[in-house]
Parts: sequence; structure tokens; C-alpha cells
Amino acid sequence: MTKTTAVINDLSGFGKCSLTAAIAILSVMGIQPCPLPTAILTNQTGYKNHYCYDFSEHMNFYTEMWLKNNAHFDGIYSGYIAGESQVDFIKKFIEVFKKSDTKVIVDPVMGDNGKLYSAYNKNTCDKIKELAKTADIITPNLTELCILTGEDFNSVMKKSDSDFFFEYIEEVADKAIFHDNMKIAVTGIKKDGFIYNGVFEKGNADFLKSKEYGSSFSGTGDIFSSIICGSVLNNTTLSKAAYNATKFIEDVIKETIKEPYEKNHGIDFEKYLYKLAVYKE
Ligand code: PXL
Repeated sequence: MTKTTAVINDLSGFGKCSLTAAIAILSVMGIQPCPLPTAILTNQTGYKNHYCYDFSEHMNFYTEMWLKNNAHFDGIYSGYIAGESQVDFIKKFIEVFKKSDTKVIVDPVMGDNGKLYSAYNKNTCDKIKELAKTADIITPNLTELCILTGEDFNSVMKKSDSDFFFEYIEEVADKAIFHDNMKIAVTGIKKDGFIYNGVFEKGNADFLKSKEYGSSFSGTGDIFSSIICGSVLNNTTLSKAAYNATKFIEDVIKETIKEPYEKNHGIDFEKYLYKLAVYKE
């Protein structure tokens, strides 16, 4: 039977992020995404202008109706939220729907490049940390890892020239392994002109290298987390999943920048989704 995952994330008209990325990627990987929107936006918030419709007041109906309809989820995967109260909602949703065979993947979306996204503040971040503690897998970028562990992003980046940078990142990541069975995949670790994603679990760390193409594109974190979610539900190890996600994103960025691009629009992943397909003739 096709596996299902609840996907708690926003729906943005432009930006190729959040639900737009998750629905496409999980579907091609043979997983049924069940979207639960946190907000509906004209476009992601990095553009000069955006309008956001906060979906909070409708979200309880999903829990209520899905419970009445006996919904079962193999995965619960959360991402961008429109406000603090939604974190409590997600925690409750997990309490209601997490069964012994359900994997919880929390992408603790909060910011990038050392800065918080416009809809986030310290309180939201504190709450997201509590949510992250309930996950089996979290997928922060380096900025979000710093927020989760109380490190200062700029101080961490100052160490990136050191030969011991990866050992240092491992120490930081260890602090975000909030319970024994938790695994972390960290994106956007920049060193010496390359960009690395790291996979960490108790006593084990692995870094996956890719070329850095200069620009930070909208939605790549969501593409990464969605591939992790789909892979893990397909019983792939986290290291292999992170390797595949890193390679996919690197390949797509390489194609995207062959033509004029705008980083807010995201990357041209649609044409390459077939590479993630579980069923190939
Ligand atoms: O990709 C992260 C993200 C998701 N959703 C919205 C965003 C962002 C990042 O800016 O604005 C609406």
C-alpha cells in the first residue's frame, strides 16, 4: 500500500518551496502527501512584496476530520509556520496521530544566512525548539542549527577556515540531538568555496560535499527535507538519503544557472523530478 505523510507547510504561489516542492517530490518518490496548509501566500516572503493568509483558524478541522475518518500517517512532516500558535497545533497533531510506526520529520524553518525570516521572532524560535525535540529527524540549515543550540551564527562561521571546523560543527550538532534516537541532517555548511550537508546521529557524523554556486536559492531547504522525508519512508538510510538529496540539488542548480535566473524563484527542479522516481522502466 502507498505510504502516506501529513505535510504541514505553507502553499506559496511563487518560490518553488514548501508544499509546492513537497507535494511534487513525495509523489514522485511514491509517497502520498496529505497537505495541511499553515498559510497561503502569493509568493514566499523573500520577494519585495507578498500577501500571506494565515490558515490557523482552519487547521483544527483537519485534526478533527482526519481523526473521525481514521486517517493513518506513516510520516508527519512539518515546515514553515505562519505564527507561534501553530507550533502548539503541530505538537498536538503529532500527539494525536503519531503511532509506533510513524516517523516524525520536523524541518525547523526559522531563517537562513544568519537571519530570521520576517514572520519569525525569538518566541517562535523557542517554541520551534520544543517542537524539534519531539521529532525523529530534524533538517535545520546551519542558521537554524545555531538557533536550536544557542550558538551565534557569525561566531560559528568565523571558525570555517579552521582545519577543525567539521569537528566543531559535529560538537554543535551533538547539542541538537535532543534524544537518543534522534537524527539530524544539517544543510548549508560552507567551507573553502564548497557547501556541505551533514548527517549526525549519536556517535556518528558524515559530511556530503557539493559545489557552491554563489547564490542561495529559494526552496532548496524544502527540496532537501522533502527528499529526506520520502527516502526515510522508503526505508533508505539517512546518510544515503542526504547523499541523494545533495546530488539532486547540486545537479539542478548547475542546470538552473545555465540561463538567467532569479534566486527568489527557486530552482528548475520540475524537469528533473524523474531522477527521484522510485519506479523506473
Ligand atoms: O523555504 C522556506 C520558506 C517557506 N515558506 C515561506 C518562506 C520561506 C523562506 O523565506 O518565505 C513562505
